[in-house]
Amino acid sequence: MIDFYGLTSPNVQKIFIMLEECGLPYNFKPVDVWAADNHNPDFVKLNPNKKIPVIVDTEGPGGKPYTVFESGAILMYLAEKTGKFMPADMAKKYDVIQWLMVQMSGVGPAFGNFTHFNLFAPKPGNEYSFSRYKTEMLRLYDLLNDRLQSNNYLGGDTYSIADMATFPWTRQHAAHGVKIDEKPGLKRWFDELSARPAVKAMIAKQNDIKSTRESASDDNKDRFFNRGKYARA
Ligand SMILES: N[C@@H](CCC(=O)N[C@@H](CS)C(=O)NCC(=O)O)C(=O)O
Repeated sequence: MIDFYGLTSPNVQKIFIMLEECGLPYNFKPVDVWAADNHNPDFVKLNPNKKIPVIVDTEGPGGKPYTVFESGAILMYLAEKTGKFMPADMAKKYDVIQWLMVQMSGVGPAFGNFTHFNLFAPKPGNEYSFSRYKTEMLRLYDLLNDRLQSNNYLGGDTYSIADMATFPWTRQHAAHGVKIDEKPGLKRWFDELSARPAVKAMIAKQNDIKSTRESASDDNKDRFFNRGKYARA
C-alpha cells in the first residue's frame, strides 16, 4: 500500500496520474499547505524540506516501509517498483530522465514563479520579475512544442513519467497566454493525454479535494510565500 500525502498542485497531480496509470492501491492523505499542515512535526519527519508530495511505500525495498519526497524522485521510484513508464534500454531511459529533469528544473520553477508574480505579487513594482518568468515560461512552451512535433512523447516513442510530470503544468495554458492551436505538437500531445483514463481520474479526484487556499489566514499566506515576518532578506 502507498500512503500519498498531497493536495491539488501540479507536483501532486503527477503522482495521482502515475498511481492511477500503474493501478497501485493508495491512501490519499491531504496535507493543506495553505493551513501550514506541512510544518507539523509528524509531516516534517517524512519530508525535512516541508513540501508535498510525499509517499510512504509500506512494502518498500526489502519489504520494509520506505518514504520518498520530491515528485521527480517519486515518479522514478514508482517506475522502478512497477517496471512501467520508464524504458529498460539505457539510452531510452536517459531520454526520459533528461525530459523529466527539464520539467523538474525548468518547467516547474518557471511556471510556478510566473503564477506567483501574475497572481500574488504586489503590482506595480514587480514588472521585471513578471517579465523574466513569463519569458522563460513561453520559451519552455516552445521547447515542448518543438520536441513534440518530432516525437510522440517527451521521452521519445513511448508515454513515460516525463509526460506525466509535465502535463499538469500545461493544463493552465490559456491562463498562461498560450494559444495552443498555434502549437500543433503540444496540442496533439495535450489532447491525447487529457483523454487517458488515469488523467481523467486525477482531475476528478482533484475536484473533490478541499483546500483552504481561498480562506487562508494572512499569516499562513505570508509563510507560504516567504514574506512578511517570514522574509529573510
Ligand atoms: N521540487 C518539489 C517541489 C514541491 C513543492 O513546491 N510543493 C509545494 C506544493 S504547493 C509545497 O509543498 N509548498 C508548501 C510550502 O512551500 O510551504 C517537488 O517537485 O516535489
